[in-house]
Amino acid sequence: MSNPTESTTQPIATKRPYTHIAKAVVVGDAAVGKTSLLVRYVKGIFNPTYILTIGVAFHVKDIVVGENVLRLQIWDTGGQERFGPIRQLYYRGAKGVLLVYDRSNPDSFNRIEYWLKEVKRSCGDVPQVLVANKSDLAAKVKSEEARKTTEDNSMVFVETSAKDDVNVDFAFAELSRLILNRTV
Ligand code: G3D
Ligand code: MG
Repeated sequence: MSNPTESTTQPIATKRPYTHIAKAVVVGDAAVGKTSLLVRYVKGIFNPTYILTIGVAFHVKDIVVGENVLRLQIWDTGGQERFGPIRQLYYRGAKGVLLVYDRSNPDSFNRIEYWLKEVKRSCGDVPQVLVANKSDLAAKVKSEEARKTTEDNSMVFVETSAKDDVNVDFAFAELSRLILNRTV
């Protein structure tokens, strides 16, 4: 495992040079698993101790979408979910949003409405994927209810487990696909 103080840019999974570049942000309440999803996606690991020590602003990963290669620069909140003024910098220039809740924690789902508003205010009408994380735990939020939220807001819905590595790649692939649909 690489040293956390080193660059978090991963060896590129494809040898093809990137054709597009975009910033994406991961939002949602504290402790829903935003950092875990990002670290699982970029580093392929689930390690809470490691997560606490990272403290970097963003990760970079190239993803192949059809004939294009998107270089996704994915920003993490750095645990500052509640500090509004800082968040405006965080959102600046974002072309896609991963909106995460913890499906074992209904409060985190009830706050989705709030996050949707903040994203709209800060980023406008950008593509979003609603992520129900912790699918390895018993669901206390009905998937149908979450799916309805996505239908109302033309988003994609994905259930993930950062812990068991379920659908994490898929969630980022869907976001990449939506971002490229807008830009190509
Ligand atoms: P955040 O970045 O949204 O604040 P973190 O969330 O990634 O720091 O994760 C918060 C807690 O949820 C961590 O546990 C982490 O291990 C756990 N977690 C993240 N994703 C999953 C998952 O898919 N399944 C389960 N079961 N747990 C998950 P701790 O105990 O360190 O607070
Ligand atoms: Mg975090």
